[in-house]
Amino acid sequence: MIITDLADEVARGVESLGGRISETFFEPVIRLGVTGLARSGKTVFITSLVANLLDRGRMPGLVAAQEGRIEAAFLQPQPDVTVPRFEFEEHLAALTGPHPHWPESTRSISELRLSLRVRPSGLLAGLQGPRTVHLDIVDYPGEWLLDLALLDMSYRDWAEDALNRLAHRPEAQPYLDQARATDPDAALDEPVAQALARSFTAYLDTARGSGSYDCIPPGRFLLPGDLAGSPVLTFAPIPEGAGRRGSLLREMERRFEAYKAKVVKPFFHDHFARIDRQVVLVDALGAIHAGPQGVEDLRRAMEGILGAFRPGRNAFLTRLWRGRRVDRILFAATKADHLHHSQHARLTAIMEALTRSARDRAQFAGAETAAMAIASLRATTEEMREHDGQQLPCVRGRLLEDGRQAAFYPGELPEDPARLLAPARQGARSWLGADYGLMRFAPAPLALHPGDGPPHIRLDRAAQFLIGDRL
Ligand SMILES: Nc1nc2c(ncn2[C@@H]2O[C@H](COP(=O)(O)OP(=O)(O)OP(=O)(O)O)[C@@H](O)[C@H]2O)c(=O)[nH]1
Ligand SMILES: [Mg+2]
Repeated sequence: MIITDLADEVARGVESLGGRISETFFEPVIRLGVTGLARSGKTVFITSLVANLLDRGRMPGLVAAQEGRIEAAFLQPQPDVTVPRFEFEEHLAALTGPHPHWPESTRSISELRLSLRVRPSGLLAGLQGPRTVHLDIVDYPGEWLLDLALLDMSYRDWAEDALNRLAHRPEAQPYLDQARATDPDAALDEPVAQALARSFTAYLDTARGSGSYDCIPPGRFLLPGDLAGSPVLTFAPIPEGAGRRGSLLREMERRFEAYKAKVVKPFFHDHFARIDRQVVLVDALGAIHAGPQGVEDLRRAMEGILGAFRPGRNAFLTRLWRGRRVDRILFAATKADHLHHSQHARLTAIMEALTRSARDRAQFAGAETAAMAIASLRATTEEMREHDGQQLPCVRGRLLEDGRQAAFYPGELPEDPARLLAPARQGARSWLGADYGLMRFAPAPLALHPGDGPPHIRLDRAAQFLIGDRL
């Protein structure tokens, strides 16, 4: 066992070293990870970022574009031949076609290579010709990062924690009843194990679908791909027992350990450890709308995600990073076009406070982090509307459900983020004296000028933070 592990590690080390050497000697590669919980806006972000890097008319905040040093941008075949390609053309057609609509939910890993031909700046400008920088963008679910916590847990720790968290969720009642009625010491009966796993997975799916921000691992249960139905995904939390040989509990333990070894670790080895820069997309407005519990769950998820970027956190991570690390992480609140610009600074302040608190709790000392409020694809326009003799800053757009045009005032975010974060931490049930609405808008039909990408908010600044220094 140990010998195969070692041999594996060595082979992998040599391979990745080989990859890195050829890349550093010839053309620099930036591997940009894009993650976030389900529906946080990953697909729209990548599509709009790539479209706006291909046509840079709306990217003044990206210094190399502003200085006119990006001579060309083009898509190329990606280096990893076994990872699905990010379906850029389909997603762009959905967003910018004659009947614009949001792209389908993806939730799997995918990759795209965009290459930029860039003239050097400063002293080197006259001496060197343009060079090619490859940007490899990797889209993967944030839930997979949260699985890292499982590596430090035994099955019994995890099951206890999961059952406790489920106890606070009314929708989890059917699963809890089933788990409590199960005898952990009974001999393993495969249909029983499968029924438990099915019911547990159904709860996780409903929780995601109903916009809960409480992510109970394992993350791969939400996106089984070709592992669906296999034993590594056929376990569920059940109560404590003696754990005798051949019992249901013992088998659950075995599958949990297999999940860590065969699903979690390979993802970290093969994908995560190769990332240079990371953006974490956060649906902060959705969480605020969901209430204090939503904000607290979101903060916990951010803490878990940040923890994955802390190399010293455990032996596995230390070995994985081997002296390398991600040096910049951006936490971006997406969908800021739901707010009038007069409120953007407040949304940014809330993101900064959430990031700071997640940093402190994750005892994070490492990469440079930043927080921003962005919209990858702006679906609204702004207007002032009079209501009860007061001027309200609104946004206007086409409603997703019926296509009507409507103006919308989402409520006033507090100037001091603590007004949201404190009640969230203290377990308040609702926001006192405040109400934050949320409305879903469809993407607006666009008439793009040549050279312009799709409209956005601060996507150029996000790009500058993530890759600007390397161009
Ligand atoms: N108004 C607005 N809505 C957005 C924006 N980006 C994303 N959305 C909304 O958020 C939804 C999810 O966006 P996706 O990009 O598909 O999110 P994802 O993280 O890829 O989702 P999964 O693939 O399901 O994990 C979209 O269907 C839109 O309704 C934006 O910039 N503005
Ligand atoms: Mg997606």
